[in-house]
Amino acid sequence: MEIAFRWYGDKDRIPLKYIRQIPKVTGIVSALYDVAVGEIWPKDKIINVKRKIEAEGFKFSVIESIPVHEDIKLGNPNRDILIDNYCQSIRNMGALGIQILCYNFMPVFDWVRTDLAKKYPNGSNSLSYDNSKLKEIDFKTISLDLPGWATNYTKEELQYYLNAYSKVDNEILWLNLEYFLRKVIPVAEEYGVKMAIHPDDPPWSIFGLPRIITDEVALDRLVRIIDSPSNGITFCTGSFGANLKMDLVKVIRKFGMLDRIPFIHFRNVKHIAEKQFYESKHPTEFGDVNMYEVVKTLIDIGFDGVIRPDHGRMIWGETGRPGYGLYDRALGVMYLVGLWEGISKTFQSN
Ligand code: DNO
Repeated sequence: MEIAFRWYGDKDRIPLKYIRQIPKVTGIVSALYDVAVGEIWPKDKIINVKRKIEAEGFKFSVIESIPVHEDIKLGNPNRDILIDNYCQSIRNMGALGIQILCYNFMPVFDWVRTDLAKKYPNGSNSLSYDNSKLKEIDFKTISLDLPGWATNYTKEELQYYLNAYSKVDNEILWLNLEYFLRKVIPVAEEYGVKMAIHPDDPPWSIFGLPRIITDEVALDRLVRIIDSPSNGITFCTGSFGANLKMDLVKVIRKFGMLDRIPFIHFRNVKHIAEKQFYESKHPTEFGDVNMYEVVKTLIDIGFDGVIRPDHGRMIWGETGRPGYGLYDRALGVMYLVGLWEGISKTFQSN
């Protein structure tokens, strides 16, 4: 297992030299943030980021993400050109030895929360979600600068895509994903890259848009499309943890043993009601995800991929990119390290 930390490049308020001070973190998860969606990621730009990461003693372990253009998800006629570009980006990263690519296939929006700073009595805050609040969001007036949202779209473009998806149901979206994977996975295989799809977050339809990577049945279907370790999953315990019907530990064991989980996002969530949750402190007792069992299972199946703490709370007065402060994510790393040492030593001595 390799522990990694997400770094948003030079504009990240948390420099690599701070990340260096967190024990056991050896990998960096990053991306290019100045390439338009759909364009090829140039090799020299990737090299540039890789050099900075390596100069601080880290490995550039994962690219998260190369965004998939909406026209690919919609199955529009120009998708072949865009998929060719995507393939070239995979070649470029693979040739540089970056072996894991996290991506998602969520229409229009990436992850969505309805409150970016839910406050707690102890002075901390974190991201939270309440499905009933979605209807209060008006796309004509909303600011489009929420993290993970389609910040690159103008309001007109956003409306265009929202309308375009009225003709795309879950089944069509699956077929479009299949089309994409049949073209990119052979390239990923050739260049030693493992593609790892991120689950939809939250794992259900929002704003009437189709969403498909939501549960175990979906993952079964995904891995069957192409039987290859390059066609894998980013197992996000927080995203799947929002689906109370999913037995996370069972599913991790199943797909981990199939060698389909190259990358893990480690995070806990706590439900208030159905489709209403907040991102809790990492340890098991504070949320609905059994983090202890997750780690125990990973050790048991000999997980040798990359794991990163996912969103943390904002604590000790820290401000910044919601979910991506330094302090609580560092606490998440230490919790993971503690579980790992405790569980693996206990297993070894029995
Ligand atoms: C949120 C992240 C997601 C993830 C993408 C992967 O914090 O987990 O934005 O990076 O869905 O494509």
